[in-house]
Amino acid sequence: MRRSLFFKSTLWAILSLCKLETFGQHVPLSDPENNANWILNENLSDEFNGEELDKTKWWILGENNDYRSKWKGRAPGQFAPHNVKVENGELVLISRWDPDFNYDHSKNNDVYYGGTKEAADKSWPITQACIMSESFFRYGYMEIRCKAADAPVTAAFWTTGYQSEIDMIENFGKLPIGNPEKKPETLERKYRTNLISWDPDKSKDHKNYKVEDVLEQRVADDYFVYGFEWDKNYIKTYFNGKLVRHATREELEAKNQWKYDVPQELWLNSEVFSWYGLPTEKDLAQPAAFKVDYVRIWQKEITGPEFAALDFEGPFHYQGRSTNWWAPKNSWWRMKNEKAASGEMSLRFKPEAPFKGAYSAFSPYGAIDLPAGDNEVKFKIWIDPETKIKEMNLILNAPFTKIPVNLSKIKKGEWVEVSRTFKHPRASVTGLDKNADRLQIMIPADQIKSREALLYIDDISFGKMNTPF
Ligand SMILES: [Ca+2]
Ligand SMILES: [Ca+2]
Repeated sequence: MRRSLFFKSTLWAILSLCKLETFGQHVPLSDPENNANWILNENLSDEFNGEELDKTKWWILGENNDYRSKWKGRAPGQFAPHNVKVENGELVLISRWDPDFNYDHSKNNDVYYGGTKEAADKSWPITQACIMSESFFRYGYMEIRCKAADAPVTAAFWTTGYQSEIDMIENFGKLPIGNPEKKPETLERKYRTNLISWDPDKSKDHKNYKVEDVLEQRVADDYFVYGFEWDKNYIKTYFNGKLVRHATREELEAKNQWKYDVPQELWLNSEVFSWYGLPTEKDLAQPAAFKVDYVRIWQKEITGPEFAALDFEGPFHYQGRSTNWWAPKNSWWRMKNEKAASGEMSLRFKPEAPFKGAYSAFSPYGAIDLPAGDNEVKFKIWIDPETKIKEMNLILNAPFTKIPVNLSKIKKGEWVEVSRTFKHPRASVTGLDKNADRLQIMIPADQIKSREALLYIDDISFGKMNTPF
Protein backbone atom coordinates (compact mmCIF):
# COMPACT_ATOMS: atom_id res chain seq x y z
CA MET A 1 0.00 0.00 0.00
CA ARG A 2 2.74 2.42 0.99
CA ARG A 3 4.55 1.78 -2.22
CA SER A 4 1.47 2.32 -4.31
CA LEU A 5 0.75 5.52 -2.40
CA PHE A 6 4.33 6.67 -3.04
CA PHE A 7 3.93 5.81 -6.70
CA LYS A 8 0.64 7.71 -6.85
CA SER A 9 2.06 10.80 -5.21
CA THR A 10 5.14 10.74 -7.44
CA LEU A 11 2.93 10.38 -10.47
CA TRP A 12 0.80 13.24 -9.17
CA ALA A 13 3.90 15.40 -8.71
CA ILE A 14 5.04 14.65 -12.26
CA LEU A 15 1.58 15.36 -13.64
CA SER A 16 1.45 18.63 -11.69
CA LEU A 17 4.81 19.64 -13.10
CA CYS A 18 3.58 18.85 -16.61
CA LYS A 19 0.54 20.99 -15.95
CA LEU A 20 2.73 23.88 -14.74
CA GLU A 21 4.89 23.42 -17.81
CA THR A 22 1.84 23.64 -20.05
CA PHE A 23 0.62 26.68 -18.16
CA GLY A 24 3.96 28.38 -18.67
CA GLN A 25 3.74 27.71 -22.39
CA HIS A 26 0.52 29.60 -23.01
CA VAL A 27 1.05 32.16 -25.70
CA PRO A 28 -1.41 34.60 -27.25
CA LEU A 29 -3.42 33.00 -30.03
CA SER A 30 -2.65 36.13 -32.05
CA ASP A 31 1.11 35.69 -31.57
CA PRO A 32 1.85 31.94 -31.41
CA GLU A 33 5.63 32.47 -31.72
CA ASN A 34 5.43 35.11 -28.99
CA ASN A 35 7.44 37.52 -31.10
CA ALA A 36 6.34 40.38 -28.86
CA ASN A 37 7.85 38.65 -25.79
CA TRP A 38 4.59 38.71 -23.87
CA ILE A 39 4.77 37.81 -20.18
CA LEU A 40 1.68 36.34 -18.52
CA ASN A 41 0.42 38.47 -15.62
CA GLU A 42 -0.40 35.76 -13.07
CA ASN A 43 -2.25 38.19 -10.79
CA LEU A 44 -4.96 38.61 -13.37
CA SER A 45 -4.88 35.51 -15.57
CA ASP A 46 -7.04 32.54 -14.66
CA GLU A 47 -7.64 29.14 -16.27
CA PHE A 48 -10.56 28.53 -13.87
CA ASN A 49 -9.34 24.96 -13.45
CA GLY A 50 -9.64 24.81 -9.65
CA GLU A 51 -12.49 23.68 -7.43
CA GLU A 52 -13.65 27.22 -6.72
CA LEU A 53 -13.04 30.83 -7.66
CA ASP A 54 -9.60 32.09 -6.61
CA LYS A 55 -10.51 34.85 -4.16
CA THR A 56 -6.98 36.24 -4.13
CA LYS A 57 -7.61 37.29 -7.75
CA TRP A 58 -11.33 37.95 -7.87
CA TRP A 59 -14.23 39.16 -5.80
CA ILE A 60 -17.87 38.36 -6.41
CA LEU A 61 -20.22 41.32 -6.59
CA GLY A 62 -22.90 40.95 -3.94
CA GLU A 63 -21.11 38.36 -1.84
CA ASN A 64 -22.17 38.94 1.78
CA ASN A 65 -24.38 41.63 0.26
CA ASP A 66 -21.25 43.67 -0.45
CA TYR A 67 -21.03 45.48 -3.77
CA ARG A 68 -18.19 47.78 -2.59
CA SER A 69 -20.19 50.76 -3.94
CA LYS A 70 -19.46 49.51 -7.47
CA TRP A 71 -22.61 48.34 -9.17
CA LYS A 72 -25.49 45.98 -8.43
CA GLY A 73 -26.13 45.23 -12.09
CA ARG A 74 -28.24 46.61 -14.91
CA ALA A 75 -31.80 46.68 -13.55
CA PRO A 76 -34.07 44.86 -13.50
CA GLY A 77 -31.19 42.31 -13.38
CA GLN A 78 -29.23 42.24 -10.13
CA PHE A 79 -25.88 40.53 -9.54
CA ALA A 80 -26.17 37.74 -6.98
CA PRO A 81 -23.31 35.62 -5.64
CA HIS A 82 -25.11 32.27 -6.02
CA ASN A 83 -24.86 32.70 -9.81
CA VAL A 84 -21.04 32.45 -9.86
CA LYS A 85 -19.55 28.96 -10.17
CA VAL A 86 -16.28 27.33 -11.17
CA GLU A 87 -16.76 23.83 -12.57
CA ASN A 88 -15.27 21.58 -15.26
CA GLY A 89 -12.39 24.01 -15.79
CA GLU A 90 -14.67 26.95 -16.43
CA LEU A 91 -16.04 30.06 -14.82
CA VAL A 92 -19.82 29.90 -15.15
CA LEU A 93 -21.83 33.11 -14.83
CA ILE A 94 -25.54 32.36 -14.58
CA SER A 95 -28.57 34.51 -15.39
CA ARG A 96 -31.81 33.15 -13.98
CA TRP A 97 -35.50 33.82 -13.35
CA ASP A 98 -35.27 34.18 -9.59
CA PRO A 99 -38.52 35.24 -7.87
CA ASP A 100 -37.28 34.13 -4.43
CA PHE A 101 -34.30 36.49 -4.41
CA ASN A 102 -34.36 39.41 -1.99
CA TYR A 103 -33.86 42.31 -4.45
CA ASP A 104 -32.30 45.57 -3.46
CA HIS A 105 -34.99 48.25 -3.09
CA SER A 106 -33.16 50.74 -5.26
CA LYS A 107 -33.21 51.82 -8.87
CA ASN A 108 -30.60 51.65 -11.59
CA ASN A 109 -31.20 53.72 -14.73
CA ASP A 110 -34.63 54.52 -13.31
CA VAL A 111 -35.68 50.85 -13.05
CA TYR A 112 -36.15 48.92 -9.81
CA TYR A 113 -34.06 45.79 -9.30
CA GLY A 114 -36.33 42.84 -10.03
CA GLY A 115 -39.12 45.20 -11.11
CA THR A 116 -40.11 48.00 -13.44
CA LYS A 117 -39.80 51.78 -13.60
CA GLU A 118 -42.92 52.03 -11.50
CA ALA A 119 -42.57 49.34 -8.88
CA ALA A 120 -40.21 47.04 -7.01
CA ASP A 121 -42.78 44.30 -7.58
CA LYS A 122 -40.63 41.34 -8.73
CA SER A 123 -42.30 41.46 -12.13
CA TRP A 124 -38.84 41.00 -13.75
CA PRO A 125 -37.11 38.81 -11.15
CA ILE A 126 -33.76 38.29 -12.85
CA THR A 127 -30.49 37.63 -11.04
CA GLN A 128 -27.17 37.64 -12.86
CA ALA A 129 -23.48 37.29 -12.09
CA CYS A 130 -20.39 39.47 -11.99
CA ILE A 131 -16.83 39.12 -10.81
CA MET A 132 -14.06 41.73 -10.70
CA SER A 133 -10.31 41.49 -10.30
CA GLU A 134 -8.63 42.54 -7.05
CA SER A 135 -5.78 44.19 -8.93
CA PHE A 136 -5.15 46.61 -11.76
CA PHE A 137 -2.72 46.58 -14.67
CA ARG A 138 -1.60 49.03 -17.31
CA TYR A 139 -1.29 48.07 -21.01
CA GLY A 140 -1.22 44.55 -22.36
CA TYR A 141 -2.94 41.93 -24.45
CA MET A 142 -6.07 40.44 -22.99
CA GLU A 143 -7.56 37.20 -24.25
CA ILE A 144 -10.71 35.32 -23.30
CA ARG A 145 -12.02 31.96 -24.50
CA CYS A 146 -15.72 31.87 -23.84
CA LYS A 147 -19.22 30.96 -24.96
CA ALA A 148 -22.01 33.49 -24.49
CA ALA A 149 -25.17 32.45 -22.66
CA ASP A 150 -27.84 31.31 -25.14
CA ALA A 151 -30.38 33.78 -23.75
CA PRO A 152 -31.23 37.51 -23.96
CA VAL A 153 -28.27 38.56 -21.79
CA THR A 154 -24.79 39.91 -22.48
CA ALA A 155 -21.43 38.20 -22.27
CA ALA A 156 -18.98 40.89 -21.27
CA PHE A 157 -15.25 41.06 -20.59
CA TRP A 158 -14.28 44.61 -19.79
CA THR A 159 -12.17 46.94 -17.70
CA THR A 160 -12.59 50.15 -15.79
CA GLY A 161 -10.03 52.61 -14.53
CA TYR A 162 -10.08 56.24 -13.53
CA GLN A 163 -12.86 57.87 -15.63
CA SER A 164 -12.52 55.22 -18.33
CA GLU A 165 -13.94 51.90 -19.50
CA ILE A 166 -12.77 49.42 -22.13
CA ASP A 167 -15.37 46.90 -23.27
CA MET A 168 -13.23 44.24 -24.93
CA ILE A 169 -16.38 42.26 -25.67
CA GLU A 170 -19.97 43.13 -24.90
CA ASN A 171 -21.83 40.51 -26.90
CA PHE A 172 -25.50 39.56 -26.80
CA GLY A 173 -26.48 35.90 -26.74
CA LYS A 174 -29.99 35.65 -28.16
CA LEU A 175 -33.00 37.76 -29.04
CA PRO A 176 -35.91 37.26 -26.65
CA ILE A 177 -38.74 34.96 -27.72
CA GLY A 178 -41.00 36.89 -30.11
CA ASN A 179 -38.28 39.56 -30.64
CA PRO A 180 -40.49 42.38 -29.25
CA GLU A 181 -37.94 45.09 -30.08
CA LYS A 182 -37.76 43.82 -33.70
CA LYS A 183 -33.97 43.64 -33.73
CA PRO A 184 -32.09 42.02 -36.63
CA GLU A 185 -30.88 38.44 -36.32
CA THR A 186 -27.28 39.70 -36.79
CA LEU A 187 -27.35 40.98 -33.18
CA GLU A 188 -26.69 37.40 -32.06
CA ARG A 189 -23.52 37.32 -34.20
CA LYS A 190 -22.05 40.65 -33.21
CA TYR A 191 -18.59 41.07 -31.70
CA ARG A 192 -18.91 44.43 -30.01
CA THR A 193 -16.11 46.57 -28.60
CA ASN A 194 -16.41 49.99 -26.94
CA LEU A 195 -14.17 52.59 -25.36
CA ILE A 196 -16.23 54.63 -22.92
CA SER A 197 -15.15 57.93 -21.39
CA TRP A 198 -16.43 58.75 -17.91
CA ASP A 199 -14.67 62.11 -17.87
CA PRO A 200 -17.18 64.45 -16.21
CA ASP A 201 -15.72 67.38 -18.16
CA LYS A 202 -16.13 65.83 -21.62
CA SER A 203 -18.12 67.82 -24.17
CA LYS A 204 -21.86 67.22 -24.43
CA ASP A 205 -21.59 65.96 -28.01
CA HIS A 206 -18.73 63.57 -27.19
CA LYS A 207 -19.10 60.20 -28.92
CA ASN A 208 -17.57 57.06 -27.49
CA TYR A 209 -15.69 54.62 -29.73
CA LYS A 210 -18.14 51.79 -30.49
CA VAL A 211 -17.54 49.15 -33.13
CA GLU A 212 -19.31 45.96 -34.19
CA ASP A 213 -18.19 43.11 -36.38
CA VAL A 214 -20.68 40.50 -37.56
CA LEU A 215 -19.36 36.95 -37.17
CA GLU A 216 -20.37 33.90 -39.17
CA GLN A 217 -21.73 32.13 -36.11
CA ARG A 218 -23.85 33.23 -33.17
CA VAL A 219 -21.73 34.16 -30.15
CA ALA A 220 -23.69 31.61 -28.09
CA ASP A 221 -23.12 28.79 -30.60
CA ASP A 222 -19.60 27.91 -29.59
CA TYR A 223 -16.46 28.83 -27.69
CA PHE A 224 -14.52 31.61 -29.38
CA VAL A 225 -11.29 33.41 -28.50
CA TYR A 226 -11.52 37.19 -28.35
CA GLY A 227 -8.36 39.28 -28.00
CA PHE A 228 -7.79 42.95 -27.26
CA GLU A 229 -4.42 44.64 -27.36
CA TRP A 230 -4.12 47.81 -25.33
CA ASP A 231 -0.90 49.58 -26.22
CA LYS A 232 0.06 53.14 -25.37
CA ASN A 233 0.00 53.94 -29.10
CA TYR A 234 -2.91 51.85 -30.43
CA ILE A 235 -5.64 49.31 -29.79
CA LYS A 236 -6.27 46.11 -31.74
CA THR A 237 -9.04 43.54 -31.60
CA TYR A 238 -8.70 39.89 -32.57
CA PHE A 239 -11.10 37.02 -33.22
CA ASN A 240 -9.76 33.47 -32.89
CA GLY A 241 -6.26 34.91 -33.17
CA LYS A 242 -6.91 36.94 -36.36
CA LEU A 243 -6.68 40.72 -36.39
CA VAL A 244 -10.10 42.35 -36.74
CA ARG A 245 -9.55 46.02 -35.90
CA HIS A 246 -6.66 48.42 -35.47
CA ALA A 247 -7.05 52.02 -34.32
CA THR A 248 -4.13 54.29 -33.55
CA ARG A 249 -3.95 56.62 -30.61
CA GLU A 250 -3.68 59.52 -33.08
CA GLU A 251 -6.95 58.59 -34.79
CA LEU A 252 -8.72 58.19 -31.48
CA GLU A 253 -7.27 61.35 -29.95
CA ALA A 254 -8.57 63.34 -32.92
CA LYS A 255 -12.08 62.44 -31.69
CA ASN A 256 -11.18 62.77 -28.00
CA GLN A 257 -11.72 59.00 -27.71
CA TRP A 258 -8.41 58.21 -26.04
CA LYS A 259 -8.64 58.18 -22.22
CA TYR A 260 -6.96 54.91 -21.61
CA ASP A 261 -3.50 55.44 -20.13
CA VAL A 262 -4.52 54.77 -16.55
CA PRO A 263 -4.43 51.36 -14.83
CA GLN A 264 -7.53 49.24 -15.36
CA GLU A 265 -9.27 46.44 -13.42
CA LEU A 266 -11.16 43.53 -14.98
CA TRP A 267 -14.87 42.73 -15.03
CA LEU A 268 -16.61 39.55 -16.24
CA ASN A 269 -20.40 39.58 -16.24
CA SER A 270 -23.81 39.22 -17.85
CA GLU A 271 -26.38 42.01 -17.99
CA VAL A 272 -29.83 42.53 -19.47
CA PHE A 273 -30.24 45.12 -22.23
CA SER A 274 -33.87 46.30 -22.27
CA TRP A 275 -33.37 48.05 -25.64
CA TYR A 276 -32.78 44.62 -27.23
CA GLY A 277 -35.66 43.15 -25.22
CA LEU A 278 -35.71 41.87 -21.64
CA PRO A 279 -35.74 38.12 -21.07
CA THR A 280 -39.06 36.71 -19.93
CA GLU A 281 -39.70 33.70 -17.70
CA LYS A 282 -39.81 31.52 -20.84
CA ASP A 283 -36.45 32.82 -22.06
CA LEU A 284 -34.94 31.86 -18.72
CA ALA A 285 -36.87 28.60 -18.26
CA GLN A 286 -33.40 27.11 -17.90
CA PRO A 287 -30.68 29.13 -16.13
CA ALA A 288 -28.50 30.69 -18.86
CA ALA A 289 -24.75 30.19 -18.54
CA PHE A 290 -21.97 32.46 -19.84
CA LYS A 291 -19.00 30.05 -19.80
CA VAL A 292 -15.40 31.21 -19.62
CA ASP A 293 -12.61 28.70 -20.21
CA TYR A 294 -9.88 31.22 -19.41
CA VAL A 295 -8.83 34.84 -19.24
CA ARG A 296 -5.18 35.58 -19.89
CA ILE A 297 -3.54 38.95 -19.50
CA TRP A 298 -0.11 39.35 -21.07
CA GLN A 299 2.11 42.35 -20.72
CA LYS A 300 5.42 43.46 -22.14
CA GLU A 301 6.37 44.33 -18.57
CA ILE A 302 4.30 43.36 -15.58
CA THR A 303 2.53 46.28 -13.88
CA GLY A 304 0.71 46.23 -10.54
CA PRO A 305 -0.78 45.23 -8.25
CA GLU A 306 1.19 48.02 -6.50
CA PHE A 307 0.98 51.47 -8.06
CA ALA A 308 2.29 54.73 -6.63
CA ALA A 309 -1.14 55.86 -5.42
CA LEU A 310 0.13 58.78 -3.36
CA ASP A 311 1.92 59.96 -6.51
CA PHE A 312 -1.45 59.58 -8.32
CA GLU A 313 -0.07 56.97 -10.74
CA GLY A 314 -2.80 54.42 -10.01
CA PRO A 315 -5.04 52.86 -7.38
CA PHE A 316 -4.17 52.08 -3.77
CA HIS A 317 -3.52 48.38 -3.23
CA TYR A 318 -4.27 47.49 0.38
CA GLN A 319 -5.81 44.67 2.40
CA GLY A 320 -5.86 42.46 -0.71
CA ARG A 321 -7.84 44.87 -2.87
CA SER A 322 -7.34 47.89 -5.12
CA THR A 323 -9.26 51.17 -5.13
CA ASN A 324 -8.63 54.54 -6.72
CA TRP A 325 -8.66 58.03 -5.30
CA TRP A 326 -12.17 59.47 -5.37
CA ALA A 327 -13.56 62.98 -5.66
CA PRO A 328 -17.13 64.09 -6.34
CA LYS A 329 -17.63 65.67 -9.77
CA ASN A 330 -18.34 69.12 -8.32
CA SER A 331 -15.25 69.03 -6.12
CA TRP A 332 -13.13 69.91 -9.17
CA TRP A 333 -10.29 67.61 -8.09
CA ARG A 334 -9.15 65.49 -11.04
CA MET A 335 -6.25 63.15 -11.69
CA LYS A 336 -4.55 64.50 -14.81
CA ASN A 337 -1.49 63.86 -16.95
CA GLU A 338 -0.94 67.57 -17.60
CA LYS A 339 1.76 68.38 -15.09
CA ALA A 340 3.49 65.88 -12.83
CA ALA A 341 6.29 66.15 -10.29
CA SER A 342 6.88 62.41 -10.75
CA GLY A 343 5.58 59.81 -13.18
CA GLU A 344 2.84 61.00 -15.52
CA MET A 345 -0.08 61.93 -13.28
CA SER A 346 -0.87 64.41 -10.54
CA LEU A 347 -3.98 65.73 -8.79
CA ARG A 348 -5.36 68.91 -10.32
CA PHE A 349 -7.60 71.45 -8.60
CA LYS A 350 -9.30 73.82 -11.03
CA PRO A 351 -12.62 74.98 -9.58
CA GLU A 352 -15.24 76.90 -11.50
CA ALA A 353 -16.88 79.93 -9.86
CA PRO A 354 -19.04 80.56 -7.94
CA PHE A 355 -17.01 78.92 -5.19
CA LYS A 356 -18.97 77.46 -2.32
CA GLY A 357 -18.62 74.94 0.47
CA ALA A 358 -15.43 72.94 0.54
CA TYR A 359 -13.71 70.89 -2.14
CA SER A 360 -12.28 67.48 -1.26
CA ALA A 361 -10.51 64.49 -2.78
CA PHE A 362 -10.38 61.24 -0.83
CA SER A 363 -8.25 58.14 -0.58
CA PRO A 364 -10.29 54.94 0.01
CA TYR A 365 -11.12 54.00 3.60
CA GLY A 366 -8.51 51.69 5.05
CA ALA A 367 -5.78 52.70 2.60
CA ILE A 368 -3.98 54.90 5.15
CA ASP A 369 -2.39 53.23 8.14
CA LEU A 370 -0.26 55.48 10.36
CA PRO A 371 1.22 54.75 13.79
CA ALA A 372 0.48 56.84 16.90
CA GLY A 373 2.77 59.72 17.73
CA ASP A 374 4.84 62.33 15.92
CA ASN A 375 4.76 62.09 12.17
CA GLU A 376 5.47 64.15 9.09
CA VAL A 377 3.65 64.57 5.80
CA LYS A 378 5.36 65.83 2.67
CA PHE A 379 3.95 66.64 -0.72
CA LYS A 380 4.73 68.67 -3.82
CA ILE A 381 2.53 71.49 -5.02
CA TRP A 382 2.47 73.63 -8.15
CA ILE A 383 0.37 76.79 -7.91
CA ASP A 384 -0.50 78.87 -10.95
CA PRO A 385 0.96 82.41 -10.70
CA GLU A 386 -2.54 83.99 -10.97
CA THR A 387 -4.01 81.80 -8.21
CA LYS A 388 -4.50 83.05 -4.66
CA ILE A 389 -5.45 80.40 -2.11
CA LYS A 390 -4.78 81.04 1.58
CA GLU A 391 -5.06 77.60 3.10
CA MET A 392 -5.65 73.95 2.34
CA ASN A 393 -6.07 71.06 4.76
CA LEU A 394 -4.94 67.49 4.90
CA ILE A 395 -7.39 65.56 7.04
CA LEU A 396 -6.98 62.08 8.47
CA ASN A 397 -10.29 60.44 9.25
CA ALA A 398 -9.66 58.09 12.17
CA PRO A 399 -8.41 59.33 14.50
CA PHE A 400 -9.49 62.71 13.18
CA THR A 401 -6.41 64.82 12.54
CA LYS A 402 -6.50 68.11 10.67
CA ILE A 403 -3.23 69.38 9.22
CA PRO A 404 -3.62 72.96 7.96
CA VAL A 405 -1.20 74.07 5.25
CA ASN A 406 -0.80 77.79 4.61
CA LEU A 407 -0.30 78.27 0.88
CA SER A 408 0.01 82.06 0.75
CA LYS A 409 3.80 82.14 1.01
CA ILE A 410 4.50 79.28 -1.41
CA LYS A 411 6.42 80.19 -4.55
CA LYS A 412 4.22 79.94 -7.63
CA GLY A 413 4.76 78.55 -11.13
CA GLU A 414 7.09 75.77 -9.99
CA TRP A 415 6.95 72.52 -8.03
CA VAL A 416 7.60 73.20 -4.35
CA GLU A 417 7.96 70.57 -1.64
CA VAL A 418 5.91 71.24 1.46
CA SER A 419 6.40 69.47 4.75
CA ARG A 420 4.31 69.56 7.94
CA THR A 421 4.82 67.72 11.19
CA PHE A 422 1.79 66.54 13.11
CA LYS A 423 0.87 64.40 16.05
CA HIS A 424 -1.35 61.40 15.47
CA PRO A 425 -3.16 60.85 18.80
CA ARG A 426 -3.59 57.10 18.21
CA ALA A 427 -2.75 54.58 15.51
CA SER A 428 -5.01 54.65 12.45
CA VAL A 429 -8.26 52.75 12.72
CA THR A 430 -7.88 49.85 10.32
CA GLY A 431 -10.61 48.08 8.37
CA LEU A 432 -12.51 48.79 5.19
CA ASP A 433 -15.62 50.69 6.24
CA LYS A 434 -16.17 54.36 6.94
CA ASN A 435 -14.74 54.04 10.45
CA ALA A 436 -11.30 53.29 9.00
CA ASP A 437 -8.63 55.87 8.34
CA ARG A 438 -8.30 57.70 5.05
CA LEU A 439 -6.71 60.86 3.71
CA GLN A 440 -8.79 63.82 2.59
CA ILE A 441 -7.34 66.77 0.70
CA MET A 442 -9.61 69.75 1.27
CA ILE A 443 -9.78 73.38 0.19
CA PRO A 444 -12.58 75.49 1.70
CA ALA A 445 -14.17 77.81 -0.87
CA ASP A 446 -13.66 80.86 1.32
CA GLN A 447 -9.90 80.33 1.13
CA ILE A 448 -9.88 80.94 -2.65
CA LYS A 449 -9.12 84.64 -3.10
CA SER A 450 -8.72 84.88 -6.90
CA ARG A 451 -11.43 84.73 -9.59
CA GLU A 452 -9.93 81.54 -10.98
CA ALA A 453 -7.70 78.93 -9.40
CA LEU A 454 -5.36 76.22 -10.59
CA LEU A 455 -2.96 74.02 -8.68
CA TYR A 456 -1.50 70.52 -8.85
CA ILE A 457 -0.48 68.16 -6.05
CA ASP A 458 1.85 65.17 -6.36
CA ASP A 459 4.16 62.89 -4.35
CA ILE A 460 2.46 62.71 -0.98
CA SER A 461 4.41 60.74 1.62
CA PHE A 462 4.34 60.19 5.35
CA GLY A 463 7.46 59.95 7.53
CA LYS A 464 6.01 56.87 9.22
CA MET A 465 3.50 54.63 7.51
CA ASN A 466 2.54 51.10 8.54
CA THR A 467 1.65 49.94 5.05
CA PRO A 468 4.27 50.60 2.43
CA PHE A 469 2.98 52.10 -0.81
CA1 LIG B 1 -10.13 26.42 -18.19
CA1 LIG C 1 2.81 61.56 -10.13
